[in-house]
Amino acid sequence: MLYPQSNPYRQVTDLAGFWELRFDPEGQGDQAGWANGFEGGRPAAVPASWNDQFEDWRDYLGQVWYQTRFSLPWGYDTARQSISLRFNSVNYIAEVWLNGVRLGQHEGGHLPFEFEVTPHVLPEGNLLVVRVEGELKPDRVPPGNVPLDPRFTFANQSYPPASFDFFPFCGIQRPVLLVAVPNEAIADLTVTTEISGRAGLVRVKVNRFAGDAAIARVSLRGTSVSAETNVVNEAEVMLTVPEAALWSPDSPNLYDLTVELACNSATLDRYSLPIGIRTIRVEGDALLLNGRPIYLKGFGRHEDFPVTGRGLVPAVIVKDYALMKWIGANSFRTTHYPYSEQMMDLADRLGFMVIDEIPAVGLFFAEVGLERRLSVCRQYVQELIARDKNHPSAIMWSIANEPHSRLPAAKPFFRNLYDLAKSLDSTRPITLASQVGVDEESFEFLDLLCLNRYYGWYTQSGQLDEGLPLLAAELDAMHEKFAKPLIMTEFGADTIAGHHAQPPEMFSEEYQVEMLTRYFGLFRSRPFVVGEHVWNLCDFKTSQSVRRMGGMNLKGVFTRDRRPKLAAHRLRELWNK
Ligand code: GCB
Repeated sequence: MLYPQSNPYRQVTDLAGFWELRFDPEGQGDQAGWANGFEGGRPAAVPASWNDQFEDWRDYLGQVWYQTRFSLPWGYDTARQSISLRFNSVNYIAEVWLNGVRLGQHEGGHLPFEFEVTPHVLPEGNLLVVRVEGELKPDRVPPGNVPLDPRFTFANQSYPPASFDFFPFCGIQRPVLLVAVPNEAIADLTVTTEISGRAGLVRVKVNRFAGDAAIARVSLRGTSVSAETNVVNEAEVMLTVPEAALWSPDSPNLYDLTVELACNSATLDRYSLPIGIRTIRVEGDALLLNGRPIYLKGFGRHEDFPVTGRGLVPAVIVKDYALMKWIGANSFRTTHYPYSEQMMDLADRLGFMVIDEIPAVGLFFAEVGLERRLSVCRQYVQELIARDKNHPSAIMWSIANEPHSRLPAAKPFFRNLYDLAKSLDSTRPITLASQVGVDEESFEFLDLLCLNRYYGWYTQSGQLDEGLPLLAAELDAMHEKFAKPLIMTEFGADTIAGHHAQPPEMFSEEYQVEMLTRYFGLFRSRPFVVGEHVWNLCDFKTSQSVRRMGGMNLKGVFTRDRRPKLAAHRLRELWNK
């Protein structure tokens, strides 16, 4: 799935703006035919979550209707082009109508979907209606409203009752794009890279929508490297780049790959894609980038900001990268759902390694709804790999965060997802972030271990002296059992900015500093630990509960408005040593 772009053969228009929105708690819109348009909507910003835009609907997750009108921009031509609508992210279920014609629906909040609209779109006065619904249900992923069970600690104790620890923001949260491509367009590109001596080998698979035989010319701008092949539906070429400038966090070199499709000397289509030449693999106890051991320093994070909720805010993306650079981070995990395409593009450009996670947080394995949860997760794996497979920054797939894996059904569930992911992409390691550690049976086949732990916080509270030896013993036990490298994907302490204590006490800035420093010391003494991701880059909004003062998780090293706590300065020292 190629991200839309504009060039002499393609066109993309962002439908961002003030749409109209109507809340529909009684479900009257279905009977009243709101799919054909409705009266009485209030202005709502798209893209953005709806929750923080209105003071009277903050916790509402039920049905809402959005609508907007648009004209076909100059240059769009239904006779010669295929026109589609692409939604980058709508949480959680979206159903879409254009001019009263139902286009389809999509489940899942953080991955793109599109509908072809060529036969339905008018030159002027198009009416686009989207019904969105974000209820929390046990058979959705991520789940919510899970029946009371003491093991599912976040469920039933928070409002809204999510089975995960971040606010369940809803709405049209990323751009909606009107896209035109030529009828015979390039449908997809798949780029994989290898290194041979000092050369880079770039394999490019070209897929096309229907059309007569054409020639695909593949080249790297600024070099003399190019190749061409005949293509009807699918074809592959291999480029050899002598003296390749590899992609890495220290030097995130990108090449501009251009694919041009031509027939009888007429160009039909062109697509340009920044690519990085790099390899990533697990060998023994090491994670190797370009054949050399690499250590991940960074964070779990959230797409979260006041007023816009989980909506795309490009300035916040730039700011977060600036803070991560300043502090010395080289990586992050897309906790607990895929981040925007824009975030991934900048990771490529700025040199961040990304553990790319599907939105499978809080999974549980009770039989009711299990098959459905698996099929939704399979859909997420397919959509994520289709979306992010060409990003050099995406170094690993994560197929879950903290599943409640103690039931026997967990292992076959993850085996299924692992096999699917491997069949779609054999080049990247696959993992999951575990809360059951040594009992996570799926680590027998997953490529690498990821562990989330809060010794000195949720357990051994306030007693790092007690907690650290337990963590050490657990790390060693996991290494002994699975003999694979391990990334510490979460650890941290809630910290009230400006609250101080000596000796360090929970919630003080000093305690966060003390905990992170001690954890780091432990990781450095275990060579099989290949990464440390602090929880969290910034404070972030959650549901309300007794564990979350002000409906906030305060484990940020920066506040929600991106100001450093003491720990930020400490991490900067440690990571820049
Ligand atoms: C976890 C979860 C994360 C929470 C964090 C916490 O283990 O993976 O989503 O926010 O703990 O702060 O409790």
